[in-house]
Amino acid sequence: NADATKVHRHTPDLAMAPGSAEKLAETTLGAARDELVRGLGGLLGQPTPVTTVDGHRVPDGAVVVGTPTSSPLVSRTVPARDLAKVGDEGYLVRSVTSGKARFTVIAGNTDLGALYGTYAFLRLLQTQKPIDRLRVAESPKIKHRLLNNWETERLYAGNNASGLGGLNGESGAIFNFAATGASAGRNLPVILDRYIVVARALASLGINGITINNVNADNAYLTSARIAQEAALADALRPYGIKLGLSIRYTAPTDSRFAPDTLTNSQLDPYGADFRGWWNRRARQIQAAIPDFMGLTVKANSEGQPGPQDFGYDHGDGANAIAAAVAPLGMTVHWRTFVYNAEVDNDRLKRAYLEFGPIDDEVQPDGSRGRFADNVFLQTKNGPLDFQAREPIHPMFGRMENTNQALELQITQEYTGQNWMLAYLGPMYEEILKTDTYATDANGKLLRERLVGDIVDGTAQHHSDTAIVGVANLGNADNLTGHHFSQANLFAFGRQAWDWTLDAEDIATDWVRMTWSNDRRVVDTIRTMMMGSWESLVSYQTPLGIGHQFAEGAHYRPDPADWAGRDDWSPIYYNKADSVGLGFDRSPTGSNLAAQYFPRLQQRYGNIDSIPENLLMWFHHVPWGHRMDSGRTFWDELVYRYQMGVQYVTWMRETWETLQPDIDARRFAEVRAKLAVHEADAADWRDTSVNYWKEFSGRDIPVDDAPLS
Ligand code: GCW
Repeated sequence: NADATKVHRHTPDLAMAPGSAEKLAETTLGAARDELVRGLGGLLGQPTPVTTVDGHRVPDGAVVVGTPTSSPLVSRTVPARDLAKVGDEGYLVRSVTSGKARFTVIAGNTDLGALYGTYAFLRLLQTQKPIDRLRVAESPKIKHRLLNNWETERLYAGNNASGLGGLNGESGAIFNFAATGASAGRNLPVILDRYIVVARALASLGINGITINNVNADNAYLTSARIAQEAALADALRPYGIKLGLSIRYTAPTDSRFAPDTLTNSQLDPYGADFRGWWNRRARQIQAAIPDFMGLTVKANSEGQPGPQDFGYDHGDGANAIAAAVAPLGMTVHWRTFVYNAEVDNDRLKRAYLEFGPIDDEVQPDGSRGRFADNVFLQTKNGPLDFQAREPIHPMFGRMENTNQALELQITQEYTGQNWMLAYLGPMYEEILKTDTYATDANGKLLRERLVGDIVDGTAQHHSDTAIVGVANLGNADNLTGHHFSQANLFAFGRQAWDWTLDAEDIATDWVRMTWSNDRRVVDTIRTMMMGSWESLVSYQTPLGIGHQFAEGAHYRPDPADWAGRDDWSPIYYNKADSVGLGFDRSPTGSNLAAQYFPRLQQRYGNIDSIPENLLMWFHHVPWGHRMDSGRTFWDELVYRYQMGVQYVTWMRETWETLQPDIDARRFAEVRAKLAVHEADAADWRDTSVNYWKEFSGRDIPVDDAPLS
């Protein structure tokens, strides 16, 4: 529609790299039109004419996109009442008959809603759903659906460090800020094709923000030169409804690169005007270049990153200081809760709640509870350790009554096979989001809505500002994720961030249809491979709830015997293998992490007879002879799980072969090669682990489960 509001463009020289195939969208409705032209053209195999309808004569079979303001036709055909219900980012897709013409209307209250509706419509077509009687009404359950893109650290989803070789001689990172070597002339503010591909991919899922740099933040991202580059990126992403954010370092004000606006350590008092003034000035500078800039993500007093505790203050003081500095600009602060200290805790997993819980509960001078400012989100990983293949939920979900809480999930497969292993994480996200916290209200009464998803979407605790964050590590491989199947995790995250009640299997089906084929056999086969892949990974890596058994550094191979020299990262600290059994006692006889959960879970997890077996070793040191649900001893079951996990990978590798006739040669061969590596590395996990445990159990490998290689 011609009336679409123009987006502000702040970068005068915004330009695509020479030879670009992508097109920079000028407006959000322009992006919707481009998607329809490209999508319908490709799916129907014929060109799609574009017209601006005059409000009277709609061609039969047309697709009309817009808002009531941009299009009289939309306001005439879609009841305002229905549209009001879907809010700012929601949409309606309706089949309409008018005279002899039948057409489809995609309507939003905003241009972005209309764009989201456009993608939804294309998804219906692409997955071959009927589109003749549409009555779709959708709106997101969570307000901020964000990516944190951790560029450069262990680039497992990108290229070079993962053994794939960067394209164009660049590092594998997705956003190119540096003008060195082969990258010269291809660095921001030049917009590369792949940024537009990313923008389209993210918008098609409803992701509406991206924090572009690693949480172990480099102050360079706050320099004037970088801000100009970031502004160009923001301008390119803006038509797709994607806002930019940055990760920052708490002590950035002391960096000499900001001279003459540099503070000394003694000026970092969070209650002082110097510290707040500095962040306010920097945020204003960013906002001048990027008017819709989201805000800052902070990793403080975590893994060596500086923070308020270094200066005698707590997380509340530090988070609120930066939050106060940026609040007048409408920005938020995402303060991460990934803190641990094995020197003070017998179990590092308890630290986050010990530090953040009391601040959330603190009585304020006006009698209200909770010290964190309104524009602070505490950003918490799904589990209490660190993105392991399966973890219990983080005990803080449901516990932070008075603070905005964002859920952080990992999309990039740091601990789940990186870009070598086929592991579909949709079922993992679903398990997390649908776990019952058994949260109670202030009077101790069980809440009606208390799944992790209810807490994250704000319904359980009546929070209006809500956020979910996916840690991504997009790379410059042309599939963005390194492994073709890792794309499915980005897809699933986006779909579940939009609506956490969705079924991971349905999401997988859509993804397969959109990515590989609509042929029934292909869909069924690939979906089946995907649906068991995560459980299989859990089985051959860390079965029955044993946590973190990774070799130091890369986080890919096993090393259960490793003593990393410190309690908080050593596999042997987590497995506690001895002649009695295996696993970390976090029940009341041990560290009692269990006590941080609501009473129901406390009892369930604290007792070896009621704990779900898939979390067994998270909470118990399990005797080798312990009787399992299957009737096997714990030892036999453990070996069986490792073996089953590997067998599943073998089955996937063999099954993939049957798809050769249906899949294009290049992608078929690339996945085949990865599955071969996957199988060998899964067997390595099984053999290394079982052989090591055997030294402690003194038991034989059950014959049925042979052969170990
Ligand atoms: O999983 C660990 C990673 C670190 C990461 C940290 C965090 C970016 O190994 O690379 O820091 O988590 O979440 O802060």
